[in-house]
Amino acid sequence: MPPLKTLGQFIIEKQSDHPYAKGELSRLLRDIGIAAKIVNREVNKAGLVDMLGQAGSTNIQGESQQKLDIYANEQFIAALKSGGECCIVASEENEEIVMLDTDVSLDAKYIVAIDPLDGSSNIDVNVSVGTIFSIYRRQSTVGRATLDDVLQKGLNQVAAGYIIYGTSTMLVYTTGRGVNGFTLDPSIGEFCLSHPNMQIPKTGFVYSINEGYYVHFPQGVKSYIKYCQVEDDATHRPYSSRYVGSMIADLHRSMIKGGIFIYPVTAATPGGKLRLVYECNPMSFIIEQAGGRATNGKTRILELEVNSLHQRTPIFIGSEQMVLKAEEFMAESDEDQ
Ligand code: P6P
Repeated sequence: MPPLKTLGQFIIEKQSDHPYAKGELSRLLRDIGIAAKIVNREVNKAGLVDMLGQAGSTNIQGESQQKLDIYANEQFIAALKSGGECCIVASEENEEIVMLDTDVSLDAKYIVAIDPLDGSSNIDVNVSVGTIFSIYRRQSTVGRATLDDVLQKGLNQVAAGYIIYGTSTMLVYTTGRGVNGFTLDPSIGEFCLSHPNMQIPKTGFVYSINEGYYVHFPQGVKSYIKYCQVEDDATHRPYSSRYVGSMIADLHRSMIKGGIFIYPVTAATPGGKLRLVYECNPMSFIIEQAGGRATNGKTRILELEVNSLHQRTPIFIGSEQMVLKAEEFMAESDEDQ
């Protein structure tokens, strides 16, 4: 059994990989780790205290906010504010960017985009939920950072990660040099390195999509689903269908076992449902760093132009060979039109 290594120890150890780093990113990642432990405490006992159910408000997306959504959002913003390394937070729960312009944060050089509690509609039924975060360096050099500092392509991310509050609580992140996973040890209150150098299998045998919307899918998606269901021993088909309805749970499974997750355009969501800035870009950075692939069915997610804070995109993400196969069906369908 290798010696225990905490998230804090790992971050400091890896800091030496960036000789010019002055420790701001390390402190920022530690601030996120602290907030994750606080949120984890409430998520794990939500059923015991009055933290289940809806808060009676709606977010910018028009989705009813769960009490834990708001709690998680407040905790991450508070941790980032007190840490002083972040100047702007862009959150799924806030219509506008949140300026952390305290005296220390005004000169901070990092921007954090966050989905504080993704999949929160699953909380009341005890299904895994998670936090997704994405970190950029501000581009502006004078005055206060602005929305333009947030609307950067996913390629510009300096770090991204997710926390999954599941059978165990894990924090998985990348700073562009591979992906590492840490499991929370409640007995010492520390995230400990449990999944070093995570690599997503190049192929897999699980496809993950909400087939309830089948009739509204583009033809290429319908054709790919049928491909997944055809009997073919040589390619281990038919694949299994797994859909949790919590993106982080579906993607974490793909990270470990291989697989593809698809949220395409539908009649109800012509631009896709999932948000580019604080869901698709961070998860795509992580999956690519683990050797996987992430596109909108044609174009690499990380290369998509970012025009607005809550912009949506279709997403095909997971094991490289599976995403490439799905793209083939999308291309054939485009040619037939
Ligand atoms: P649907 C959760 O609300 C979420 O944003 C993702 O975590 C999840 O993958 C998706 O929406 C589920 O959407 O339309 O299948 O219920």
